[in-house]
Amino acid sequence: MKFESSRLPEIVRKALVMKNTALIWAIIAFSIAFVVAGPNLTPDVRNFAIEIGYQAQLYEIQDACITPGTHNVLRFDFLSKNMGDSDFVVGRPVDRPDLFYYDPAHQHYHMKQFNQYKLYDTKGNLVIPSTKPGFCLDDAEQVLPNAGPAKFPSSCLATEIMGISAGWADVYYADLPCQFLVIDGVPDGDYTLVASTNTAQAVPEDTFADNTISRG
Ligand SMILES: [Ca+2]
Ligand SMILES: [Zn+2]
Repeated sequence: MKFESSRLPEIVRKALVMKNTALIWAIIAFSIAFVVAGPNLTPDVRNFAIEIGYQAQLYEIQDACITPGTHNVLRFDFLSKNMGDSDFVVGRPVDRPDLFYYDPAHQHYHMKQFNQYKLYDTKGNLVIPSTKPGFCLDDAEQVLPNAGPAKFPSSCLATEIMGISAGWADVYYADLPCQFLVIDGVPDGDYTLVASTNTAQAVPEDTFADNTISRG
């Protein structure tokens, strides 16, 4: 939410000089309507766990997020929270082929590279690139106490509008397919997970300044 702190006091000050209560209230109402704006996604991560010797599943191999065999994986929950004042609405996959693709392994539609997870070392070198290819948004968890009811189901259908309601989060739980980074051969040490949402900024938000987080 954009709040132009320098403007409001100036407007209110001028209105007070005019000693016109109705005008003050009109200006305050207009200012609130102006600053209470659109959707705003911000990411979060939690529940980190390293799994040694994970057996890659066929549908994960088909999605190219892992190769056949056993691997060591770093798992975590990823949340894309809509902390804004209005719903984050992407639209229907059938209308937006620029944003969605059909995943034959899942037999439904995903958003392309909507969220990204990358692992960096302490020198800022990319150690593990993002590999989870697709995302199907829905209202999974309420994150603001004043949020309305959930509106967006997890259907991933071509003709269903995909989105995240204001005050709700889309969540990828740590045990979901491809919800990990493969860390085979990564030596012990300190690393930073950099996670982003609406990464391509293809859907408008109040601000993109809070769309990437780092967790050491
Ligand atoms: Ca944002
Ligand atoms: Zn899917």
